[in-house]
Amino acid sequence: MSQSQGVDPAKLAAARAAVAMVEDGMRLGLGTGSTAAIMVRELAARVAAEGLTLRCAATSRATAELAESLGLRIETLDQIGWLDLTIDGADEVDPHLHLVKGGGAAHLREKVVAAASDRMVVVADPAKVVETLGAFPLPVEVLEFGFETTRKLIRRALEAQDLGECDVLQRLRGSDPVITDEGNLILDLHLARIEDPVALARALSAIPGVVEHGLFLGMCDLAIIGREDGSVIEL
Ligand code: ABF
Repeated sequence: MSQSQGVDPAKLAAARAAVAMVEDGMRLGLGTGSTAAIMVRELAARVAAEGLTLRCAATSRATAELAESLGLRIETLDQIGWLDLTIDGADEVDPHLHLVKGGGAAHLREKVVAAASDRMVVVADPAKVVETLGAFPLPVEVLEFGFETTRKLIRRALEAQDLGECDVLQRLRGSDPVITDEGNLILDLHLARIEDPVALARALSAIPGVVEHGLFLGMCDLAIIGREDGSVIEL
C-alpha cells in the first residue's frame, strides 16, 4: 500500500477496496478526479509489490501522466480493444446507480472508456451519495463552434422538459474557459433536481452541438463508498 498521510480516509478506503478487485492480467480503465488519483496511486503500489501485469487505458491526460509517473504502462483504448474493469469517480450517485460525472471535465473520455468495459466500479466518499441527482451542476461538453447557439438549444430543451429556467453557465478556471482534452468547452446546468434523468439525457443527446453530457445511466455496476473509519459500503 502507498503512503497515505494527508489523504481523505473515505476516498482512500474506497480506492483500496476497488484496487483489491484487480486481478493479474486485467485490462483496466483508469478514471479521473481526486478519488481516482488515489486509486491510481494504490494500484501502482500494488503492481510494484506483487509484480502484476496489467494493461491500462486512461480517461484523461492528467490520469495518464500520473499513472506513467508511477510506473504504470498506459496504452490507448484502441490498442487494448476492450476492458475488463473501469474504476472511476463520480460527482453524484443515486439509488439506481445513475451517476453525474464531469466535475473534472473528463466525462467524454470517461464515458467512452466505461462503455468499453465489462464492469464499471465507482469509488466515492459519502458526500456523493444522493437520493435525487441534480444538486451538482450537470456538466455538458459542447463544441466551440456555435457555442452560444448550442447554449440556447439547451435552454430550449430544458424548458421543453418543464425544467424551467436554470443557469447554464460556461465553466471557467479564473477568467479562462475550461478546455477539455478534446478541445471542447463545458457548460454546467444548475438544475437543483433531475426528476427524470433518462428523458433529460435523451433531450441533451439530441442537440447537435452537444458532444456529451455527464449523466451516466445504467453504466455503473457497483459503487464503493468509503467511510472516515476506513470501512466501505457497496451500493
Ligand atoms: C471524475 O471524478 C469526474 O467525472 C468526477 O467529476 C470526479 C469526481 O471527483 P472527485 O473524486 O475528485 O470527487 O470521474
